[in-house]
Parts: sequence; structure tokens; C-alpha cells
Amino acid sequence: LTLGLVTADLSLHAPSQIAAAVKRRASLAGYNVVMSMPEDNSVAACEAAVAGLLAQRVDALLINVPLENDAAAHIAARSQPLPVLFLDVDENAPVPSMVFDAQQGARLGIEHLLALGHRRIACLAGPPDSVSARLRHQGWIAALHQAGLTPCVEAHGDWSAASGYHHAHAILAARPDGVVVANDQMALGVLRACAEQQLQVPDAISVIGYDDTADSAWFTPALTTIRQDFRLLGERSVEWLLARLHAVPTAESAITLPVSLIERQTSG
Ligand code: IPT
Repeated sequence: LTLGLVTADLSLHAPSQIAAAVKRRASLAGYNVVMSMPEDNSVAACEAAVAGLLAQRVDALLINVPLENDAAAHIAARSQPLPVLFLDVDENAPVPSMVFDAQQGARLGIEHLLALGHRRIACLAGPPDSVSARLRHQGWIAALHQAGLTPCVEAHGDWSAASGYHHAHAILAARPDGVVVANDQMALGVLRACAEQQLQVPDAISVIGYDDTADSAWFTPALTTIRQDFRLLGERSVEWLLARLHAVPTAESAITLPVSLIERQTSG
């Protein structure tokens, strides 16, 4: 039996760790995993990837690419009658989903900076066409708003360390005392820019990442971040599909997984 995984760019740390976790859990159950990586971020490319997996006669589908509600509904309809689960959609999307709690993650990061006494807070968001990037960004704004604040500067990167580094220059020019970053790879680029400008982290500026990928504890300084438990997502998502394949009627269809703040050396 075979599970199909449509995945976001595997050169990014989070999708590759999710794919590894899916593969590990599926193997335990005696399932193969076949993967397809869409050519670009378009809905057409995602549909082509799904069609390719369906042609390989997969038994169930996991979709880990960002999809707006109507695109996800369209893909779910085309995948009928196979079980399909979406990992990067809005939690209110009209399809079965298993997503990390973006609002909680955003709030944890902002509240941590506020508790440390920071008030000039910068936001380095992910790409505007990513659902999870948008939800994190909205969560930051809402949490800042509750404290009567707005970001002192904002930018959008593309998830890569290079984009974090390039946007850091405009961000640091606004003299924030804390910056929330939408993923750890971009935070790595921000740390590099801070080092080049001789800004001591965390004395001069706190940096909070998002993901807690396997390397993040090894950044210099070790990164404070919001942990998304990719191993758990891999396990739970495969188990959800297995339940559906065995027609277990109790499987919920909109599951939100909690995230947590991991305090290391980049916040203070
Ligand atoms: C999300 C990661 O947080 C981000 O760093 C980036 O890798 C992105 O994936 C790629 O699509 S995690 C996803 C399950 C929302």
C-alpha cells in the first residue's frame, strides 16, 4: 500500500523534516510513501502533482503545500474517493486538515518579548502567498494590538536564510529591541546580520524564530524559537489517513496541534 505526499520545497528544513516523519510512520505501518514536489507555488502545479500521484495509484494523500480554501476544496474533490489530509491550510478550510496552531505560536513569541520588557518589536514574515506565513503574521499583529502596539517595522522574506539576511538590514535600521521571525532559517540570516553590525544578541536585540528545526539549537547563539513538533505531525497525519482507510468513523476532520516556546540564548 502507498501513501502519496505532495510537499513544499524539500530544500527547506521544515518540509523535509515533515517528509522524514511521514516516511518513518508510514514504514512502521508497512506503507510506502511516494512524493511529489510541485514545480512552483501555483494551484495548477499542485494539481499536476496530485494527478501524478493518483496516476501512480496511491491509496491516500497528504498535501503539505500552502493552499487557499477554494483551491484546497477543488483538490479534495478531484482526489475523491481517496482519503486526503491537508497540512498547510486555514484551520477553517472546508477540507480535512491537521495544522499547527499559528495564533498560539504568534502569541507566544510576542508575549515572550513583551515579558522581557521589549516594546519596539519588528516582524519578519514569510512569503505573502503562504497560508501559514499569513496566519503567523496576523497573529503577531493581533498580539501586539492587545498590548497597544504595532510593529516598528515589517518585511516579508521567502523562508530562506538569504532572505532573512537581506531583509535584516532594513529591519535593524529601525532599531528594534526584539524581532519575531516566521521561521528559523530566516532567523539564521538575521543573526548573521546582527553579528556583522556588532549588535549583541540578546543584549542589544532579541531574536525569536519559528519551527525549531533540528539545527536551531546549534545556531550562535542557540535560537529561542516556537517549536512545531514535526515528528508528531508526521505520526498523527499518517495515523489519521490509516484510520480513514480502515473506515474508523471517529477520526476528526479539523485537527489543530499545539506549539510551544523553546527559550534558548537569543532572547533576554
Ligand atoms: C512551514 C515552516 O514553518 C516554514 O519554515 C516553511 O518551511 C514552510 O513550511 C514551507 O512551506 S511548516 C508548514 C507545515 C506550515
